[in-house]
Amino acid sequence: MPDISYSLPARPAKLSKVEAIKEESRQLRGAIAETLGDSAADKFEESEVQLLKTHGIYQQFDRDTATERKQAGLEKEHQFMARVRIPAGRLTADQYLKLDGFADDYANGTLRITTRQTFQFHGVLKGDLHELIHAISGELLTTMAACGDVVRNVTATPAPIRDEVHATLDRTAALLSSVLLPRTTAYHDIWVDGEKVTGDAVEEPLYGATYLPRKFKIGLATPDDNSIDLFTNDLGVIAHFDGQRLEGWTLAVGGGLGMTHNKPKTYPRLATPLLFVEPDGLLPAVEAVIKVQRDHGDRADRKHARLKYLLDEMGLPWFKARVEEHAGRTYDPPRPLPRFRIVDHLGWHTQGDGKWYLGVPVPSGRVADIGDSRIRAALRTIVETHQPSIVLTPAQDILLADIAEDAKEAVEKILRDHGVTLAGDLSPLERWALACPALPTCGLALTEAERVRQPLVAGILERLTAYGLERETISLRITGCPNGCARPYAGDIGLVGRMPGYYALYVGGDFEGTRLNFRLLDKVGESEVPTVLDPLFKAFSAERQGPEGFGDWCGRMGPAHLAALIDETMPAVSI
Ligand code: SRM
Ligand code: SF4
Repeated sequence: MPDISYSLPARPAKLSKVEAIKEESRQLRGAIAETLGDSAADKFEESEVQLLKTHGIYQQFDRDTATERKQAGLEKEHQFMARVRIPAGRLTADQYLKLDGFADDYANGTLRITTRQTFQFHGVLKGDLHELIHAISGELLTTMAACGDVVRNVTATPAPIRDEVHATLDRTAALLSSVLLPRTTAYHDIWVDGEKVTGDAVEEPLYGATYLPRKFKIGLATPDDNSIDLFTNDLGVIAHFDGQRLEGWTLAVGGGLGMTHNKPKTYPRLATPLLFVEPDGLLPAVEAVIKVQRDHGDRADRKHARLKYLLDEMGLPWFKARVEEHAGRTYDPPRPLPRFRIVDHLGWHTQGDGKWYLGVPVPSGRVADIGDSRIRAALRTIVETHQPSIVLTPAQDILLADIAEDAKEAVEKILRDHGVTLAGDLSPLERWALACPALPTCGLALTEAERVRQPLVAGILERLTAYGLERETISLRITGCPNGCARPYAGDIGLVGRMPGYYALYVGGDFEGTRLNFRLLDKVGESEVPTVLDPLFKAFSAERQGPEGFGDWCGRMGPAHLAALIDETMPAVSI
């Protein structure tokens, strides 16, 4: 019997500022409504900025103009990002068209598909915020709990295959998403009703008065398709099927990628399998896991507040015992897990009901008309004409589902007529590359990401081509800072913003997302990235064993060997 007696690690008695803000907020109201009604203010004060996150809204400013404006003695150009909550990325055609319209009416004319299968609106002005959120709620969608210290958008395997396996994942993602929404009426009162801004307190049985210590992420998948990167979630829910019959769920806990450069106490971590639960027992088990984090997670230091740190401090047996206390029962150990796979959803696929779905690549998830590539107009035309169901993928792409065989050609023609590059015309590197928004919207960005994705992909592809590796399936993930929004630590190659123009280079993860990569170089200039990777590609092409992937090969070689290869070619690179 493991020792599960416990005393939590000594933590400062003083809680973080955000805890006080939540506590005093009257269930996440604060002075949001008042500031919203103050037409003279173009922004919110700090307390409201924190509370707004749980309403799905981030206060930002245009970082491209900030320095110039400061020098001219002007205020920053404040604007807002609003994130919708779309469980498993599923939308109707009508909802898609409405959201697309809102991008013109209230935002910067783009929709941004996120790595958690939802849309973000960027560049929303304060004066348009209320109308945007109100309009979103009119489409039976919400931005509530898309951000903040609560359970975020629940992700699930995107493929719209019409069988029991996929239907179960979809249904369960929607169920968890709705049951785990905060109960406060603050959101409804401020954005939907618009009248009742004082609102009566309601019970928050799951979250309590101060909600969770930090964001909490849940994703669902089967081992057959880990495109959501299940192990990067605080709670990964793995479905076990025997054919089409659900046998139960394995819960894996403690995933999370955020870290700070040079702060070893912060680190990325993949989730560890904790327990197995029968099909009907999922919800109480999930709630119990959340309650353990709610009661014991670190509320003093927000950089140490994710479930992963609690788990590492207290250990898996301790964690499981607390989950069992909350659930009032015991759980079996997790089932052995088979090898995980990732499915390529781009291009045409059958759905199993005589219909087809088409996966359309959206570079960095930015649904926008840029130059000759008018993907936004193309998607709008297709959705208006053919009314497909929509799925947003965790790879920032879009799936158009329920398309009849005889409509396939017409759909493809619309995309081609709008200059959209289809999946078949892309290299695997480009097909799988992810980049976070970074500059100019993200306040935490140290470098560019989305805006340099294309040149970085092109430069790296050139080096791959030199060794005949251009058809190699490699996941490249670029972020503007170490927070890990495009999951750079869970791919073959991660480029993580270090300081303006420089990236830390990570390699050695696996394509299937079951092994973290490691930092190989601390600072590589943006233009040097392809040159630095060149000796690795050269050695990989000569030394790989059979179909071994690039990440697997790097993992097998280890950092010292790889660093020596680079050092021979480029001794000046900082390691
Ligand atoms: Fe993220 C913060 C964008 C997925 C870890 N993330 C942010 C903010 C809101 C910046 C901020 O706090 O001011 C970014 C907004 C930028 C902008 O201008 O839009 C931002 N994160 C994104 C998105 C849009 C990236 C994308 O390319 O799609 C993703 C939105 C997901 C969604 O729909 O909910 C996004 N963020 C992720 C992921 C990946 C995932 O969940 O699968 C991670 C790593 C997994 C994890 O949570 O550990 C991630 N974001 C973070 C962190 C680090 C958290 C930590 O534990 O340290 C931050 C910073 C923070 O919370 O303090 C952050
Ligand atoms: Fe911003 Fe960093 Fe996330 Fe990129 S990884 S969106 S720069 S917080």
